[in-house]
Amino acid sequence: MQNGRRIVCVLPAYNAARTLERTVKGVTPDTVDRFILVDDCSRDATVQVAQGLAQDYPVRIIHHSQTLGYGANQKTCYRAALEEGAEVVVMLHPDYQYEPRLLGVLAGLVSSGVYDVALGSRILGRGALAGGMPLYKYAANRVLTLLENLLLGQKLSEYHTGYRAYSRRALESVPFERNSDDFVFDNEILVQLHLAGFRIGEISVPTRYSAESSSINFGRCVVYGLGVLCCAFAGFAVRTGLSRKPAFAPKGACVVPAANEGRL
Ligand SMILES: Nc1nc2c(ncn2[C@@H]2O[C@H](COP(=O)(O)OP(=O)(O)OP(=O)(O)O)[C@@H](O)[C@H]2O)c(=O)[nH]1
Ligand SMILES: [Mg+2]
Repeated sequence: MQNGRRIVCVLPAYNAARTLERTVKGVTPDTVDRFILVDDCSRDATVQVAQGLAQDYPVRIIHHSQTLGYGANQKTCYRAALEEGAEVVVMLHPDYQYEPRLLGVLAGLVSSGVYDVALGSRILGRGALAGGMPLYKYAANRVLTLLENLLLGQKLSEYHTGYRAYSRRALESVPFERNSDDFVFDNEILVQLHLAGFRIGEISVPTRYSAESSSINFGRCVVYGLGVLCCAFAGFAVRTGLSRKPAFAPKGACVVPAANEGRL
């Protein structure tokens, strides 16, 4: 509990056996009411490691019987967190890439009522390259962020972090189920929340890259980058009144929530 609000940490996991324990144990004790680990049919011992942690920590394990993708994994995470009565939902990659000790601080931006969404940014401050982020990922992150800020009328330091906090109301207000089942989900949900008028804050978070903490390769980064550009242009079309329903994902359209349509 934080400011009387129930904090749920969701861990979208895929082959995270080597880093999961460090991630969960790194969270300051008593910060989180519940961990929800969604295993996307990992090929390693992720589930067994999670079962071990569940002996000592409030960990709920949900298992996909087939691999559905990173975005699909997050959909299961948020559905489960909302069902469990979460008031603040923190998504933390279980690859020990982000500093777990800052989870309470990140959640605090939302539980305080000041922000609806909070991002743990690797770009604020000077730590990303020193933490081992490959130069091409850093450059792509900066360029995509610049374009997105221009197209969306935002001013964020990055849109690509795997460490975020959402208020219950924010998650309930946007149709995240319609988003991609792949990595671009992260971008689509931020664009949806921004267009719907939710307040987004940021804190700086150290990052560490190792062989264990990043699996997305160059090819998938390119696909992701193209998806981000489509998403930003779709958001621009909504912002400028060219469109009311941007098609973000092949499976459906990201619609702006009806309650907020008048504000766009
Ligand atoms: N469902 C699913 N999850 C994945 C897949 N690849 C990675 N993940 C999960 O998504 C999280 C992020 O993956 P990373 O490869 O670290 O990607 P990233 O953090 O966006 O990119 P980096 O900045 O390079 O680390 C990890 O914690 C994995 O558990 C995948 O193919 N399917
Ligand atoms: Mg990573």
